[in-house]
Amino acid sequence: MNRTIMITGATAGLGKATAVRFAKNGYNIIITGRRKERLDELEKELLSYGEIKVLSLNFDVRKREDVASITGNLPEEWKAIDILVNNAGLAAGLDHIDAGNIDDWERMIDTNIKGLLYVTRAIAPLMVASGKGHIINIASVAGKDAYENGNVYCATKSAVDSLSRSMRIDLLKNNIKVTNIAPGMVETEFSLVRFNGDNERARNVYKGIDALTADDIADAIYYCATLPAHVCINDLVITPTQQANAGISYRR
Ligand code: NDP
Ligand code: 8X3
Repeated sequence: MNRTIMITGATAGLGKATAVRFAKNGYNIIITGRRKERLDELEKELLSYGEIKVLSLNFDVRKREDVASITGNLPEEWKAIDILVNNAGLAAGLDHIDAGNIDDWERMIDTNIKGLLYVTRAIAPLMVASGKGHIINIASVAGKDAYENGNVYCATKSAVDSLSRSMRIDLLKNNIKVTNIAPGMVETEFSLVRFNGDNERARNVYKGIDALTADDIADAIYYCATLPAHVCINDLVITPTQQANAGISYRR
């Protein structure tokens, strides 16, 4: 029987690349996101890779009731989730703490921390009931070191890092692996979202850097998820070769 993976935020970037990687390797996939038309397109694409099943769930991770009703009432045949990738997330804005937009702060906190918690609260009990599972949280180098103007985004990713450690302790006796993945710069729609659609500003983030691709992170997720049952990667920091940490990179 195929194994099942659920990926939040699969309509773009790392989440989409991860869905493709696992579909090509025969996994049944649950994809989620707010953009329904992208979910529909991706569902078709994933089904073209082989004899797999795909379930699209269209919801906003910030909406507690929606997360509870949709992920808490999965069809019976989708309840055996082997891997949950908590990926949905974003940065909004890049401002000094005294000038930040409070709406941006709330959006990041609600998505990156509270959304991840809502989804985990719905799916972890299914894994506990089945006596196994693997939760992979997408944190960031921004959660390892703060950088100028990163303030609230860095804090949300530090929270993810901390939650990964807590989850690992709480779920240890339930045979559930917890892996924290902390990428550096990955060229996706991330900066376009951060700068509210400003293409030039987004492109400049990666200027002179051979940035990571979404596929690089999908490969790492696949590696972590396919190790023998007794092996768990707890924490993985992945940067472009030209990036030392969240704040220091070398541009050519
Ligand atoms: P993208 O903007 O390309 O993709 C983000 C995904 O998250 C989309 O599928 C989006 O779907 C989903 N998402 C965002 N907000 C919500 C929401 N409220 N409800 C449901 N889904 C949501 O960015 P990335 O792929 O780069 O980012 C993925 C994760 O990786 C994020 O957690 C990010 O913080 C993290 N990360 C990214 C890095 C980078 O440099 N790119 C580096 C380190 C970490 P939709 O809009 O359809 O809802
Ligand atoms: C995204 C990486 O360094 O742009 O999490 O904050 S960074």
